[in-house]
Amino acid sequence: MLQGNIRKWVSIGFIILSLVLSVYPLSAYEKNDVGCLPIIPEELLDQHQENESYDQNIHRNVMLAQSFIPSLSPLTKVEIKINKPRITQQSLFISIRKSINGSDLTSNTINGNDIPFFIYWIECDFTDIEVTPGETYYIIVSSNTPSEAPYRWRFDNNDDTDPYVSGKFYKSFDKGKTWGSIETQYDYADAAFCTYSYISKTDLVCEGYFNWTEVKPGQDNLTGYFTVRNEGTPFSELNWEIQNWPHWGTWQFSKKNGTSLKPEDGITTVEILVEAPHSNVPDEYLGKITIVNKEDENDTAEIHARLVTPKSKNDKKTFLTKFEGLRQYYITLQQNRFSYNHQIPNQRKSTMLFIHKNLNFLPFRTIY
Ligand SMILES: [Ca+2]
Ligand SMILES: [Ca+2]
Ligand SMILES: [Ca+2]
Repeated sequence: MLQGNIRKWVSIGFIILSLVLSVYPLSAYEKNDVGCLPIIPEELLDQHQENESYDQNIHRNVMLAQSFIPSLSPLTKVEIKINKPRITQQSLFISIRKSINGSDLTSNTINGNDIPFFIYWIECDFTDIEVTPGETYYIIVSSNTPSEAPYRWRFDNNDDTDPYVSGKFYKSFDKGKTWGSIETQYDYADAAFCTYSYISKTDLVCEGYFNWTEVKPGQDNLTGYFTVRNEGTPFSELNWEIQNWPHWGTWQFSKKNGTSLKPEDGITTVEILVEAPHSNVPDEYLGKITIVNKEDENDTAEIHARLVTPKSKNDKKTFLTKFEGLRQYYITLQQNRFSYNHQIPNQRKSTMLFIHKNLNFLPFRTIY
């Protein structure tokens, strides 16, 4: 009786487990497979000035800024070295601008409770932005903290050498309306800061397939398209070109190359127009279009094409002609056998050569 009950509960358990698995199939876990996630490139330190012997206050009446020239794009985050000498819960607001009076390209707010007392590097990881290497940008830092409990941006001051030659330290007393440079021609000053980026990578991806059937020889209105996109890192710029295409038929492309295609641009479409081969012999033509990433010869894509010219009335005529040839061949063969039996070998040999020349499509076996 007890064993019967155990068996019953084990059966019910299996049924419940089966139902659960049918609702939540094991494949659902594949979504969490690390291999499916996009590859995030390793962050690299780009611009930096890490020396610091002095403080500049930041509070509700004073904003600070440091200009810099990135060598890489995108800009992923910055770090600034901050001294917090007194208790403040007020946040620190950090943004990036192209112009010191312009709008913020990206920004982040650091909660006052997350900023430790005294001197520390504060990380500001904002939404990555595209920047133009070689052009000037600004790190803008502000806070609503009262002047009695300021934050202080650490900086380096030197009258001989410029701590950071590609930028300057600025201050504003009117909430950013006007700015004055702390660094002067003979009194260099630069805040302690670091900017980060990564090495951009392009990835060519093309999609499409052509399959034209029932095509007449020389048919000149076969159309289709394929797509090109860049699945590389954000803001990366792909330069691509069509390297080769099938040797049969005549191919025209709406474009044969493209430049600066970013992942953010989505797909670009290449339209094609093909004129079929003119041969009357029914055939299946196979081939492919090869597209290459111009900066990475190992990054290529292929679009496969198939074209079929079926049997036509002309083919039937050709077939009948060949059939007639075959019939003649067997008649001649019979005559040869007759000649051989009557010992006229020279005539047989010359007739056989004649057949061989005119019926080269036949499986031929010379008889001596
Ligand atoms: Ca970021
Ligand atoms: Ca400087
Ligand atoms: Ca690729």
